[in-house]
Amino acid sequence: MADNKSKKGKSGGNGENPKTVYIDHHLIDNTKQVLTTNDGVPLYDNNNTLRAGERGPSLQQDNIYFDKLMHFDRERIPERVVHARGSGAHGVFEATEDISQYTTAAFLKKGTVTPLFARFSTVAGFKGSTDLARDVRGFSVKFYTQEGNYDLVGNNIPVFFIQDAMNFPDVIHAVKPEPNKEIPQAASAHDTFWDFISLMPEAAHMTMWVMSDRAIPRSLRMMEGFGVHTFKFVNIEGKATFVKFHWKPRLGVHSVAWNEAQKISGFDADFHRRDLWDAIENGDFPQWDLGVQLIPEEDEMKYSFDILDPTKIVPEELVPIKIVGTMTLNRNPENFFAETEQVAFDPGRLVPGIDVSDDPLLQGRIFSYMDTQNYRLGGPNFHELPINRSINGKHNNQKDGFSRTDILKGEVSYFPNSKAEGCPYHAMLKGEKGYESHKQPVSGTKVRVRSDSFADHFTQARLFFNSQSSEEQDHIVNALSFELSKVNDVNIRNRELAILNQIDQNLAKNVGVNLGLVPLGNLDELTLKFARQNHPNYPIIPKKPEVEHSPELSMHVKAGQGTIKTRKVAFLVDNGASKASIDKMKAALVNEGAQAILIAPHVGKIHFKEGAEEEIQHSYLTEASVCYDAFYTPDGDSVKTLNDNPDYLQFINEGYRHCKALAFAKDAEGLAKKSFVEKDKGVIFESKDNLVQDFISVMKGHRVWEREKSRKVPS
Ligand code: HDD
Repeated sequence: MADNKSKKGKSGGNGENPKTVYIDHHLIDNTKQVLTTNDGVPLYDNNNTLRAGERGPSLQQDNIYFDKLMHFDRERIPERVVHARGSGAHGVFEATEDISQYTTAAFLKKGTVTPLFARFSTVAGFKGSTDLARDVRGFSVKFYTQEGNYDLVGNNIPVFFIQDAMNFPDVIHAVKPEPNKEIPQAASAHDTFWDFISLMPEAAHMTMWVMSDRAIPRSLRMMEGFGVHTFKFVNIEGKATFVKFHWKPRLGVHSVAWNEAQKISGFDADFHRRDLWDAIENGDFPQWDLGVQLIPEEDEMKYSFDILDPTKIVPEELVPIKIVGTMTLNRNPENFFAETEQVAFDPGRLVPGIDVSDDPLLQGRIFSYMDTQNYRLGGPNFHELPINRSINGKHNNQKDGFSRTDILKGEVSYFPNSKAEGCPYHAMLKGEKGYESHKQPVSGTKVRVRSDSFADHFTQARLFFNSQSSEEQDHIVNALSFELSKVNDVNIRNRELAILNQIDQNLAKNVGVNLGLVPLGNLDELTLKFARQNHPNYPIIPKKPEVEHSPELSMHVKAGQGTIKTRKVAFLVDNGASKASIDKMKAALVNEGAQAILIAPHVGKIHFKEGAEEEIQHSYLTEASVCYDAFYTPDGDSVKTLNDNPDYLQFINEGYRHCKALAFAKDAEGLAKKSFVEKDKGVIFESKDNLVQDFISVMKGHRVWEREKSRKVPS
């Protein structure tokens, strides 16, 4: 493990981070301290209960034992009902653009540096489930601004399954393990999920994203984040502008293959958590640029889709993204429970200059988060926990409740008052600015209905599918085939195929082949029946979309844009490997920011051809090919033993199958022949190619997807 660089609480060169300074004040350091009870009484013996005689029964007066066990028995709190599995880190946001004409938000003022805490999560799995489930990833950021906390609680997918919060418990019940048998864990590939989805055509767009490789990220550091809903910026004149938020990772957007995801879940269920932690410990601080799409209020009804509908994106080609700042994660939590588990997000936590729109999903979320934190964190004082507390203090007349820690001075806890000179005072009474809701005219009849402007469910699902590369489209077909094959009820399979047929006939046909079914031409009667509850005239003829192909929706690396920063390259070695051959490659990779990790048949020392030796931390016993990005086999006598090493062959066969770059120094080229590896542009031979440069350039492209077509490796 690298030394703990992140603990210094670096703030990107902008001075001390007030949030981490505050957190540090709450740290308990046990170094050189005597063990005490919870009341600070030093203990002479913490091994033995008090008992009557050496072999006698324990005594009820053993308050020291009770103190210890009473606390232990209460260690668990309810896990989050969704997004239970997550990983978090501290960081800072630096605003880089002047957008004061749109918003008064102080943390977005150019040059402002704001501390923050980010948490990434899967949705469906329990707290201890695998990181590599096919799932949406939560992308939550709590900004500790000078005007109070602002929470941007988004996902790595820009749309949602449902349009109205009333259906949220239903979609979650459908995806979670089935209630009778509590199977499957962290997986959507089961009857209840697809039963629900196939009855909800509004889920079609999000389904395409979740079946794409976006749902199996290579790293939390390599995924986009989206605010999903349309929000509002409000400027000094009180004028609103609709805004959509985007996080763009500096390392690019990358995923693993489904076959890898399944194997990583076995080899390292903490793969993403470990990756985030290690990157921060190594000083490779992950960064995202924050982008905004701005839509004037007057343009609310301008588009072929409704900007209040959370199942729709605003294509970047229609409204470009403006980058307004950068987030850097630079410090790991000191304590998982105190920080990552107890952090309480809420999309209703807004700061002056930002407001919600009337998106019915967003409106519904505003109740649910506050409610869940009250339950999960045991009462209304959760904002006093160090991780949740704002950096500018809180002053109001709320008091008491479970676990209150603030000690309010004086006799006054009401407003208006004269006894405390009217304090804490309302900002307006002193002519100061505070949070003001956007003055939006509202009128309407009280109804429970869905607007027909929300009724086009397939145009953007088609836009997403059509904007994918052919390999990405294949992956969607494979994912849908996998998931629907795991569904037992053939009616559900048919119903979903009918939905896919509305998106793209070839997509439906290809999935149908894998299911032994021919897609229905029209939506299933039951699907129509439910859709007509919301839209009596369903299906409604959609408007012509402004954008029919959006290259930004594909994850494929654009020419000249890739980076190999922080990528893990496995150097496959044994005794007798050439240190010169290792060092040459290692220097070039490290220069590009990648990591070179030596893997040998055993941990401990290996001896190089040149005589030197090195301590190896990783062996074929502990490591798996799926956890690495690329492979290099150096020169040396090691080639002879690796030739007969099935674990080595498994490494390169799997790497080849997963379309990764494999480089072989001259002596090692013969090893490729022993395996299923066939020469292509991603298999680099020192004798035929420019070993180092070609290896780096293939890695920059992430994968050699063309290789996937000829699937010869059985691994
Ligand atoms: Fe939610 C957690 C994101 C719809 C109710 N949600 C939660 C988290 C994320 C999201 C990232 C984890 C926060 C953390 O790290 O602690 N949720 C979304 C997005 C949605 C969405 C992007 C749609 C665009 N959620 C949604 C709806 C409801 C909820 C419609 C209820 C009406 N979500 C919750 C919750 C959770 C939650 C039950 C569980 C734990 C928590 O809030 O703190 O309140």
